Amino acid sequence: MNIHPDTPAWQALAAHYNSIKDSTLADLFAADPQRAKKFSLEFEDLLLDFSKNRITAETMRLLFRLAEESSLRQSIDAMFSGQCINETEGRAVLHTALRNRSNQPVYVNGQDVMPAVKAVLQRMSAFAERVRAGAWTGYTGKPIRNIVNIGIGGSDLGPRMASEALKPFSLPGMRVFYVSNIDSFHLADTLSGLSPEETLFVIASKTFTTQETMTNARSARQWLLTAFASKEAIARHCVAVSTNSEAVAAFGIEAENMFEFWDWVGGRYSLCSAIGLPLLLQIGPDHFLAMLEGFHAMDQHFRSAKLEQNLPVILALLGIWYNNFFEAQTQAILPYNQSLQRFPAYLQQVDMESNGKSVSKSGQRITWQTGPIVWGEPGSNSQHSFFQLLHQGTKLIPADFIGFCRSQTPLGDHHRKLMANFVAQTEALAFGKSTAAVRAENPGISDSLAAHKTFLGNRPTNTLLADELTPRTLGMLIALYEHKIFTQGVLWQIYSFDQWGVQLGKVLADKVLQDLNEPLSVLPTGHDDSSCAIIQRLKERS
Ligand code: G6Q
Repeated sequence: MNIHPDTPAWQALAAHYNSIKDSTLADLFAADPQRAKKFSLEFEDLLLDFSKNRITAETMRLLFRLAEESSLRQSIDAMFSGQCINETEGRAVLHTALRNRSNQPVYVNGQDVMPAVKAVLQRMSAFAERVRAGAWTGYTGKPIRNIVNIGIGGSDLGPRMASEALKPFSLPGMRVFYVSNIDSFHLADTLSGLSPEETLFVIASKTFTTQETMTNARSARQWLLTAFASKEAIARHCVAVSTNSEAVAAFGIEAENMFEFWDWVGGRYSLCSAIGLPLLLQIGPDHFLAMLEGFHAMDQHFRSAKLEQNLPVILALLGIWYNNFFEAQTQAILPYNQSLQRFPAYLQQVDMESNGKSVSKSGQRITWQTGPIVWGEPGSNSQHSFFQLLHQGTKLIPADFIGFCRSQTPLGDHHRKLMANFVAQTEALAFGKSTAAVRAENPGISDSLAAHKTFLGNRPTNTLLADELTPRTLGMLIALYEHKIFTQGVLWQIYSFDQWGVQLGKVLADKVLQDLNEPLSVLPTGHDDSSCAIIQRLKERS
């Protein structure tokens, strides 16, 4: 166990853990025919079945007590009401205002932010309508057919994931691409098949200073200048999404072509801000608004549902149960849906950048475990790769299975087969296959081979099942995980909305770049021996 040392709720859970840690899911299900019902909740069409977890009613009671004792309710209110909860950066955290579909004001420093939020959304929608209708044309008068978003991290992963997830809702003929990596291959490969006349760049950067994005943006601008030999073309083919209007203007993008957001929107929580522009261009305002409605519905649920019926809270508590008591190191995210292929990568950032912290809010180095390693791939592909370790490896890996009753693209019996696998895997993980069952199937089998063919089971999973992957469902699903992560941060007593851990590498990269720019005869200094040698080798061989 790796738990907070002091508080009564953590201590009570520790004692409880010792009493039930050896219970198996098979025993727990055998003891209670109502178990699935007892440990399932529904929100709209979204079912969360968490019965295949190594918990009892007492476990949940104690976990809820932990949430109460951690003043979770007050923390939720503090976030939604615009208090400065991102203390190390001195900012409010209000991604929920971006999708506030009620008429309630949201105040930051005494000022209602909703008029500005609505105005930007209005501008984005109007712009998207023009581009989609062919009324906004490129420099030579041709309609725009390709959107290339240039951004990285929070200015890439969210819209990129959602663009993939909502492909069936796209305007036919409108293609959306995402360039993030400073590796020139990414830009070159993306642009190689595109006609500049039909291409619009969305340069997405909260700060408008990020090295990767600005380098890619300058190369994209050069690509346009080469094609059109006119600076005026830039205005027809580049728009910006940023909080930094001065840097946008300095880049040469007109104020009217900039879509603004605010410092109270964290990068990894920014999909509902102007950062969602490429998605809006792809799926149109109606579908984008439907996604915001889904976010808002889950926000309201998180804010108002009792802890015992609160889906994000329950996911968070179960994660803590495995992370801090069973000492699980990772959390697998397994969407049984090809269009959610980027969802694990997206959640990886939201979770690991938010809760990958080791200093408490009071500034002390902490002694308990915080955020898990988040990873995953779509099923059923993943069954043919890493599932072996999930089933028979030595590690305990809690996994979320995410699936849908209906396909976005029905075709024969594909979906039924996909979902058969979805159910079969959680069943196999939970209940395994005993040596006795192996022997019954294989009379005369050796002890050794029977051991290899035995599945111990008892591997925990959550099942999240919605009717269909729509913009609304996607919004609900993302908000579910955002609030799960927030809840965990509160219980671990860490700040979830800063990311100081990414600074050091950025600063050092600037120094290394200076060294790489020096002539060969100037040997690098000021680094360790290994780094100096690698820098010099790069200079010699590039
Ligand atoms: C997210 C992080 C980070 C950020 C990128 C891009 O929460 O802060 O991933 O989104 O570094 O930053 P810019 O949008 O400022 O270019």
